Amino acid sequence: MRTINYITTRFPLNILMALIVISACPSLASEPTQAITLTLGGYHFTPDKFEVTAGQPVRLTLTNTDTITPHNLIMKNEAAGLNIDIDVSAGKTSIVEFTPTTPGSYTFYCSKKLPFMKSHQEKGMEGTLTVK
Ligand SMILES: [Cu+2]
Repeated sequence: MRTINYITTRFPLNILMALIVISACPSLASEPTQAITLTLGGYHFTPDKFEVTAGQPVRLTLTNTDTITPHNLIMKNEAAGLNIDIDVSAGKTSIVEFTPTTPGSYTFYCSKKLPFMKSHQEKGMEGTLTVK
């Protein structure tokens, strides 16, 4: 009786642990999302370079760490599956999803600009996406 009890109480736990291992293994997912996080602040993207794999969805999480300055992220190359134009208000987070289709290097930047001032891009707010 003792042995049977041991088996019946342990078996579901083993299944549960196997399921946890399977769900934690990204290679078994059909279309893994590539999660990238950038901060926008001080006229800089941090990091200002990141790399993703062509044909896999990307989730880009953008957090503006400035207290009053709004920013955005522009990255346009429709032939390569890139058509991003997203605002990130001061102190806020925006999320954008896209699937890059074509390996290469692509520039992204912030297009914000006050009248008579340099644009944020001219102040250094740009970066490079590498699609492999
Ligand atoms: Cu900006």
